[in-house]
Amino acid sequence: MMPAACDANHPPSTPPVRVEVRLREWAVDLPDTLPAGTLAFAVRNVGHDDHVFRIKGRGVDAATRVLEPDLTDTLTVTLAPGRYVVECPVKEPEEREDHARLGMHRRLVVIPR
Ligand SMILES: [Cu+2]
Repeated sequence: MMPAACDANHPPSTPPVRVEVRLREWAVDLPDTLPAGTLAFAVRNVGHDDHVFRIKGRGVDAATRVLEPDLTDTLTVTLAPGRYVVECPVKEPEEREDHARLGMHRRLVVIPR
């Protein structure tokens, strides 16, 4: 069925799909594949260090604020089908390598819904 004409107050969008993400030393825990569309990444830092959730690809480059341990943030982005990278870009002055190189880096595949 064709969508009806709509006004600006009612854009033809589906509700965001909530995705749980956990950040820790040294991993980003989330599913390997997700459905295209608007995704609300509910990110919690379950580690002992400060972390950030960043997603890049297909013209998207978005990140949470810096999360101290136990803090949460929600990052809402609209993703087209394709390949993305998620990572933590934090590098503390006393650490030899950034968190992405330590393991907080993985690929994400977004599939048509
Ligand atoms: Cu980190």
